[in-house]
Amino acid sequence: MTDRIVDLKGVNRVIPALDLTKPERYWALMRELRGLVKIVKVSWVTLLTIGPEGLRKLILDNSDVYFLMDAKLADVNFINGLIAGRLREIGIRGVIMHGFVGSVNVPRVEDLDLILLASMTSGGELYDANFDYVIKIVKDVDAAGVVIGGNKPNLIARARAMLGSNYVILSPGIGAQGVKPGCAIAHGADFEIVGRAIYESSNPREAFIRIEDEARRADINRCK
Ligand code: BMP
Repeated sequence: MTDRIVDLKGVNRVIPALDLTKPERYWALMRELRGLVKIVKVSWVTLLTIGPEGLRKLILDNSDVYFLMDAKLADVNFINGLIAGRLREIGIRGVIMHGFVGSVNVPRVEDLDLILLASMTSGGELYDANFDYVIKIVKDVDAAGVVIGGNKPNLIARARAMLGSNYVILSPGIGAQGVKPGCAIAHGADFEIVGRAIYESSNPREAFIRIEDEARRADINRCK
């Protein structure tokens, strides 16, 4: 499989977020989603639930999947680089970090996509007051892309206009936080991040298929 998230544009529209607090549920959910999902997002919840060795095993057991670690790093360059490097050793392909730390603190790590948070689904008003500046950082450091809340359609459209098509835009907030599937895509996002609407469903496989299908039929007229 590809090493780069930009090459997975269009392969899937939905990235499941696995914020699960029971270790065995990670393997159960990945089994349910087998063959459907090319990218999953894991997080601090994952790392604290299954540990680094558990995460390494989960990645090995699902070698056709791109694992994106939502680390929301916000330290100095050297430390961000150490953490991102350790995550790469475990098998993580992409890391999300905070954009507000500035271009000087975005490390370069071989074979690893760095994606910058640029606007949050709730709060984060400092981000929105400095939106263009954070997008400029993305270009300056040549990050792989950005995370922008799905409930900020105007910012998604603005980022798309500023970044062009060589960067990915990932949008959370779909489902449990109220954004309709397809609405972030309709405004220019490449992927919609979906957590609870999939993993809390009684049938996560069916939920994924339904949301992926709705995201593929993105229609701006349904998003008013
Ligand atoms: P859910 O679909 O269950 O609301 O999960 C949303 C996911 O997106 C979580 O993993 C959360 O950390 C992430 N996220 C978010 O909700 N808002 C943001 O602004 C940035 C995020 O990474």
